[in-house]
This record gives sequence, C-alpha cells and structure tokens, in this order.
Amino acid sequence: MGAIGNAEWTGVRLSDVLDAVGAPDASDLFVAFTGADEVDVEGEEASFGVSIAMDKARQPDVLIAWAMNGEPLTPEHGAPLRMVVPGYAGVRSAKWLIRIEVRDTPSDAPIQAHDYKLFPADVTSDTADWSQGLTINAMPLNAAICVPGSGESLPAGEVRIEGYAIAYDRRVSRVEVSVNGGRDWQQATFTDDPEAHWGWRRWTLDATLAKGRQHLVVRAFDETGQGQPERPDTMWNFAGYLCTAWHHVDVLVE
Ligand SMILES: Nc1nc2c(c(=O)[nH]1)N[C@H]1C(S)=C(S)[C@@H](COP(=O)(O)O)O[C@H]1N2
Ligand SMILES: [Mo]
Repeated sequence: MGAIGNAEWTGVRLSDVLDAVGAPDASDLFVAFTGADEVDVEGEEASFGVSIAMDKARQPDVLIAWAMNGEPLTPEHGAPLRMVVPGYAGVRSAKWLIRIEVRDTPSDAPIQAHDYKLFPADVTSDTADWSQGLTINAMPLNAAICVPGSGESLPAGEVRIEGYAIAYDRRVSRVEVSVNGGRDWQQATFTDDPEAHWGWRRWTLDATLAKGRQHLVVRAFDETGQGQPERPDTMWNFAGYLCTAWHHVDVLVE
C-alpha cells in the first residue's frame, strides 16, 4: 500500500548552493545526498544515501526544499530540509538532509548501489550483479484510473471515469479510455494545465456502461507519440520496477 500526490515546493536551487560554495562543475561528477536516518537494505543497516549526476543536479527545478504547499516541511516529508528531484524516482529526493557531497563516483550507500536498479528478464535476485543494473532515475510515462475503484458496483448508464496521466519532462498528448477491455477507445478530457511539467494531468471521461462485468482500461501517449506497453509481462523484472502497462479496472454494472 502507498499514497502519492503532487505538491508545490519551496526551497533554494541546488545549483545556486553548489555555485555559492564553489563546487566543481563537470558532467562526469555526481552530487550525493545523505539523510539523518538509517535504512535496512537486505539486512545491511546504513545511512540513507543516494546521488544524481551533475547535469541533473544543475537543472533549475532541482531544489533543497524547506516548505511544501506553502507550509514548513513536516517530519514525515523530510524536515528541516529535503531534496526535490523532479522527474526522477522518489528515492533520489533524500529527506532529513544532513550532507551534500560532490563526488567522482555515485553514492556507495546501499540504497544507491543495491536498490532501485533495473535488470533484464533473465536475471533473478540470486544472479543479479548489482553493479551491472540500470540505475532507475527518470520515470516513464504512466496513467491510472482512480474512479471508479477496482471491484466497485455501479448503476448502468453514464458513469464518470477519472484518473491521471504523467509524462514528467514531456507533455501528455492524449489519454484514451476503453470500457470494453481495450477493443474500442475514447479520448478523455484533461482537467489540468497541459504545459505543467513534472506533475500529473488529471482527466475525466463520461462513458456509458452496459450491464454486466465491465473491463475499464486507460493508456496515455506523450508528445513524441509514444505510448505505454500493453501488458505487464513484457517488462517483467524480478524486483517489479517500472510496471507502467495499461491500467485495468474491473467493475460490476447493475
Ligand atoms: N532520508 C530518506 N529520504 C528518503 C527516503 C528515506 O527512506 N530516507 N525515502 C525515499 C523514497 S523511496 C521516496 S518515494 C520519497 C518519499 O517522499 P515523501 O514521504 O515526501 O512522499 O522519499 C525518499 N527520500
Ligand atoms: Mo519510493
């Protein structure tokens, strides 16, 4: 179980802080972040530590943040200071920051070195060589149906279907919804700013549902025209990362 959301962040640009302290700036460097907490990665207790490449660290939207939605950060969101690295997996946005270090190698903390890595389908947890995995940073295009919920019972007739799509540093160009398991598709209407980077674009579609067990599906396309994979098994990896296949929701229409 988990929860996700969009927030408005306030802080200082990491690049301004790097400049202020005269940090070196070269594309082959990394910026590493350490949190005040200890984490357990496969039985190994160590400080929470992650890193990003210098080119990403220098992007203007990468912040050292102290406020979320106009309020000081709460403890669970990383008070007093946390990183916000938009477009990247949440794990790179270190909370409870105690140290920022410019290095010539990625962080060697276990979270960076032995977690959040993508392996080919033929690699298992027993055969994985963690130094060879692809570090998961930029997030892929994704979309989900939020309403109705899976397994819900609905009255026959017109139903409002709602959800979100996200393409990070790209735009979501369109969202398509099927109410018959993917045979026919209708375009949803966006309710969020199409130009907004990093966050969700919420969408709605009013569709007429026939009686019986109905199979709702959503898929998004980005501004390059690329879509999501149809089936989750096409992107199988033993750790279960980046499963951005079309989202399905089954409902019972009575
Ligand atoms: N210090 C520290 N930072 C951390 C983590 C952590 O365990 N310790 N978890 C990371 C992960 S995996 C995510 S998804 C985000 C979650 O941030 P949120 O709690 O504000 O949603 O924090 C990241 N930063
Ligand atoms: Mo996470």
